[in-house]
Amino acid sequence: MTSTEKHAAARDAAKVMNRSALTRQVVAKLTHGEAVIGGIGNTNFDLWASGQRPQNFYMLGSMGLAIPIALGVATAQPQRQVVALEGDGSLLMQLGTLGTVAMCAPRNLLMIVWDNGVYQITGSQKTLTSHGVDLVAMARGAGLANSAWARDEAHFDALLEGALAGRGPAFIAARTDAAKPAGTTERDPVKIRMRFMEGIAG
Ligand SMILES: Cc1ncc(C[n+]2csc(CCOP(=O)(O)OP(=O)(O)O)c2C)c(N)n1
Repeated sequence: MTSTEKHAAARDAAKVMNRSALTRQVVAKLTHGEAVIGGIGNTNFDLWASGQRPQNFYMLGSMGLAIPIALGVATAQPQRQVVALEGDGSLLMQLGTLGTVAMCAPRNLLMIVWDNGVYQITGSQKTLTSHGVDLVAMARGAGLANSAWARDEAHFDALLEGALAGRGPAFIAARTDAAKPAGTTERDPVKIRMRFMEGIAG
């Protein structure tokens, strides 16, 4: 089996899970004021619905910015663990960010991508991952060796623990289903920004 085939097999073998449940699994692991940046789309909505924290930032409006924002926070505050949550469509729009993270190599950054294969929030048009693009293979190709598909919820948990223990930069991809998000983010960008700035101050 070639390494390309191995990656494709890992993605195909990964269980299709529920984004809201996995988001709650991430939040349940946070105990040290970790910053969480939720990308646009249902990623954001599920982060909001998982319980608002002052260290959460909810990106509204532009796709692909969860990882760049998280990289900035991780660089400015190397003592704080930072988690970026992003949808597959959004990550595909900002792929260069993977190479930038690999170059900067922040140990305190965890990137999680929810791969549902569609731009769900705008009507479930198919993304390239529905046509064979493997985001873990892309992350590895960008230089992020610590990248993996979550095989199931237990494996996702184990990957989270390793990454939150400071063995970043880490990239976790999870295949997710077509379920609707568990809530809707309040659309008040000024309030979101102010709360986050206060939440990560000092
Ligand atoms: C630059 C840009 N292009 C298009 C849009 C419209 N748009 C908003 S969310 C979205 C889909 C997001 O897809 P994905 O990241 O896969 O998340 P999902 O909706 O599946 O949770 C699109 C196309 C936008 N906001 N910004």
